[in-house]
Amino acid sequence: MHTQGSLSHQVKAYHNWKKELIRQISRYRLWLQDNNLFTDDISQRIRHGLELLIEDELTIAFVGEYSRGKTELINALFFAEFGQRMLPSQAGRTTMCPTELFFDRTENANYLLLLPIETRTEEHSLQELRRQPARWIRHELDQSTPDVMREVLAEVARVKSVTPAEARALGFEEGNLEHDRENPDQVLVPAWRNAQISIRHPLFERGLRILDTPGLNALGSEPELTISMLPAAHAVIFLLSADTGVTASDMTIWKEYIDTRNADHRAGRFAVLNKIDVLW
Ligand SMILES: Nc1nc2c(ncn2[C@@H]2O[C@H](COP(=O)(O)OP(=O)(O)OP(=O)(O)O)[C@@H](O)[C@H]2O)c(=O)[nH]1
Ligand SMILES: [Mg+2]
Repeated sequence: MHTQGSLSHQVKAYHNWKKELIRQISRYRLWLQDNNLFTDDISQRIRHGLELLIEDELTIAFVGEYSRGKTELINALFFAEFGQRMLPSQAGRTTMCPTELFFDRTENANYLLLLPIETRTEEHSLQELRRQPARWIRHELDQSTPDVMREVLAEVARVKSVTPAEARALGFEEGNLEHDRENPDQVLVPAWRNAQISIRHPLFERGLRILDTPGLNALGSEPELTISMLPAAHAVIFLLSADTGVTASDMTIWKEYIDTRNADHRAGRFAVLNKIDVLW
């Protein structure tokens, strides 16, 4: 657990800062009321401000080419106590869709929500679809049975075999996809467009949200990741790996997805060199 000591400390500080600000705003509201300065307009603004603070989260995105170890790092940071890889991580392309980890304080429950890739052919944005629970496939997650939880979470890496025409209709470029070995005329696309994982974890309970992303090929095919999800992250961890060095596709990710005009330049951007054990 000591690996997340400093992160834990900072998330706690952020949580306490929010709590103190909420307390001060509530005191200000009382003061306004006592002095007959409280109007409907002010009441509404204060309520809106408090709602924003209560819902506010701190998002850290993990971005990089496939197999740099993004998911493995998330497993090590947040799921070490389970003694096994909770999120699927292996050689080759593994994470297939943007995957968000957080704790749903409103519902106070652990779950995995998966949005079928077919929703890409519709007009609805991810933002809109988040407000339509019926469109997502839901699995419950039981933290007391890590083996079962791990099997359920393996779903995140699921691919499906489709014809190249179907893949194009879903917004994928055929050249970026792997062919289905069992059916060479078909290609493999992610089965899901987005995964939402609510897990009771001390840091997630305090408002930390993690965004795990796929490597370049799948990264580019989800426009909302580039337009809204990554620019909205408070910090981006850009993973490089010592076994490959800095490749052309690592640089493409940096230029096209991290160092962009959309990016909020106040956000922290950190390049991390992973797999340094291969140097020994
Ligand atoms: N030697 C070594 N292997 C590592 C390290 N970190 C991750 N790996 C391995 O690298 C492989 C890829 O790791 P993942 O976590 O799946 O990589 P990813 O960046 O999430 O890849 P995608 O999900 O495909 O985008 C796995 O077999 C990991 O076990 C490390 O520090 N050292
Ligand atoms: Mg991964």
